[in-house]
Amino acid sequence: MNFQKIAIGVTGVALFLSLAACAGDPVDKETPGGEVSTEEGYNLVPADTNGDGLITLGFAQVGAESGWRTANTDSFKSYFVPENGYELVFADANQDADKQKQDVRDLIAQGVEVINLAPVTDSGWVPILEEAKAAGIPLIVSDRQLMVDENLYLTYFGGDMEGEGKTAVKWLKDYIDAGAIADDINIVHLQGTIGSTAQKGRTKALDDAAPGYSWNIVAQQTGEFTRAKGQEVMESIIQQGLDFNVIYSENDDMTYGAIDALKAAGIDHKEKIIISFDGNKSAVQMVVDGDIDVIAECDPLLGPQIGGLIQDAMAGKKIAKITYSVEGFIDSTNAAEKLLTAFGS
Ligand code: GYE
Repeated sequence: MNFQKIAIGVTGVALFLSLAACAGDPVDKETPGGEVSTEEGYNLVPADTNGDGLITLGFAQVGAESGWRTANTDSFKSYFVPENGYELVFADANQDADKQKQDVRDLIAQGVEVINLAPVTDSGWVPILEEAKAAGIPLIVSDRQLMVDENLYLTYFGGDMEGEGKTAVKWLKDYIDAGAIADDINIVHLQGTIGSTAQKGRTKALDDAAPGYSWNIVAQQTGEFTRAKGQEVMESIIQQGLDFNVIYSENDDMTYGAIDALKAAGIDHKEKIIISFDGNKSAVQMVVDGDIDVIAECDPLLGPQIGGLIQDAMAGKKIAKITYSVEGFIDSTNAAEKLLTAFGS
């Protein structure tokens, strides 16, 4: 994703110095837990600052809106346990971006030793990240990215959302080119939570590609990543009598909801090209059964992978500023095999 770097609250020379120093630089291992440098790149590393033998990780989670989210939460809850050297403090924002900012402030006030933030939306974070940094608490961004300067967080680990969108778009282009659809392409686009990078990246890929291929987007509306909203939006599209042959749904849960609505209206969903995102086990089964045509994968099992990054940082190893999950797509050619390792239920 090509986010422009922005630095807010830093003036003239300091801004110049921070941008100059932090371009892709590794973590400075010299100052574990507590010390802050405003002129150089980010130099906080997780440490057992209270000496209780465990690293306390505060997890500011988005909510519980989807199967992906449940799998993501489970992954953290099962990895960040005392047997692995951690204590987990879990904060559920219930998809509320304002509440989540307060959640992070509470984690800072509690003095957790590292924060893992999965941001609901990507704006308004600079002051809070500055507060975490000033408190000497290393902050990891996972799952969804932030449009902030690199010297405000330790590392990002998660999906390349625009990359996933491009995967889905390319699949559709190839499918059309292979002669699978001869008609005009009329797309219903169900978007995720507006302002989340998961929505912005997946939407951008489609918005960028559609005009060049003369694809029509006949509806574009948020279903907030939930099954119920996905169903509601599709019901209203059906009521409006819109003509469409493709559904581009930014997660599996909205896809389930959209299919529920089509079935209830007596419309054969198998006649639509259905494009989804994530790769929950039941969605992969639906690809096997021909209910969904393709899923652009997104990996929720981030707990152990972030644990690995923390261990590396604590051992003084260089860790990348941004690490994207390995993701592909699931269609009829590989769904049976993918089903064996699919996450969730
Ligand atoms: O695709 C969706 C969830 O941020 C990648 O959030 C995540 C998205 C995921 O609600 O199912």
